[in-house]
Amino acid sequence: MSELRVAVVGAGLMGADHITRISQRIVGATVTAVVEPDESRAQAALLETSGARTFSGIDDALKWGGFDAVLIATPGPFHEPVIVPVLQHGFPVLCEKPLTPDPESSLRVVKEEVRQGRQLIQVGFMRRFDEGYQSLRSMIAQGEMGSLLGLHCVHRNPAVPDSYHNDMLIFDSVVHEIDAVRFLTDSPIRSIEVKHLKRNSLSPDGLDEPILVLLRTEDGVLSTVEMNVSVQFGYQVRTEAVFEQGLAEIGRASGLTKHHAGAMATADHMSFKTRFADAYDAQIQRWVNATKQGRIDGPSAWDGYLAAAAVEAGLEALKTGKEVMVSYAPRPDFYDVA
Ligand code: ISE
Repeated sequence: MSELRVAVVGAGLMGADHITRISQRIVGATVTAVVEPDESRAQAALLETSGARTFSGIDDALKWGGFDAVLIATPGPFHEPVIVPVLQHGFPVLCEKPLTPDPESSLRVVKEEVRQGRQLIQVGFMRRFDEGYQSLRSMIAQGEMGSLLGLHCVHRNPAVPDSYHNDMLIFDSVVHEIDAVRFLTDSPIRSIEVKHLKRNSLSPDGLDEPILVLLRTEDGVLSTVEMNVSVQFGYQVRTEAVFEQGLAEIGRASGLTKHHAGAMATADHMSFKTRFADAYDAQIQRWVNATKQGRIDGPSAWDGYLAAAAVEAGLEALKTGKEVMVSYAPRPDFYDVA
């Protein structure tokens, strides 16, 4: 197959970004369908994709069938009703994170994939494609500074959309660290605890943040995560790793640095779209290449489920203030690494 024909489901913030990415930067893929009930978003997407067809729902798109793979970029709670019929039609899927917001629905998706008999789902945990995360992961594995003792992660958003609510702190935002900490340490999350910093008076009504999340892995590493979604000034995702004999840090703003009038300044990112632009490009390019060979090349549906199981414990920790143990279903042999 020379060109992978992709149906993009959801043309909001992330979907529109992926449509532009596939149209302008990804080699060997074309968007042939946009599934988006909002007419103005669908029309805006068409400006980027000459010749694509638009559909208001997944069923009509599936009846048409003029694509080889599906990229799902709707918000997490809308993933399951799209991913299940897409799997039942045998299409490979790149599904934005979270796979689903809770472990029960993630397990239903996993079951459907197992029924199909091959791995069709890749989950959009794009940080795994970021150069900094990849270098830190191999540094931890090689042990050149001794054992890893802890991670200090900060995850700061300038602001969040009106649709963002308190549980999303965990299932939409901290879920990135839940996956990244397991990716970096190669050890599952064992327990989660949540503390509150003093509330930011600029946080939208109903949001009780910033929060400090403590993730303990099976091998004893403690990660602290400052999750802060109303910082106003920019978008920051940084991690400092504390080893027995040294430190390593990823995610500092880089690029042009100005020294002027007694101050030194480097521009901060304002959005994940630029902070992780290279990671998103690498993720989609590798997914396209792998899909053409009938495989995935990134986090699996099982990784999506493991994150959802930890999210469930995180939500309980958020509500109770207690340390909550994570429980996991047994992994189907289907996901055994070769
Ligand atoms: C958003 O959905 C993302 O995935 C961003 O990476 C994250 O920074 C933000 O907090 C989420 O709401």
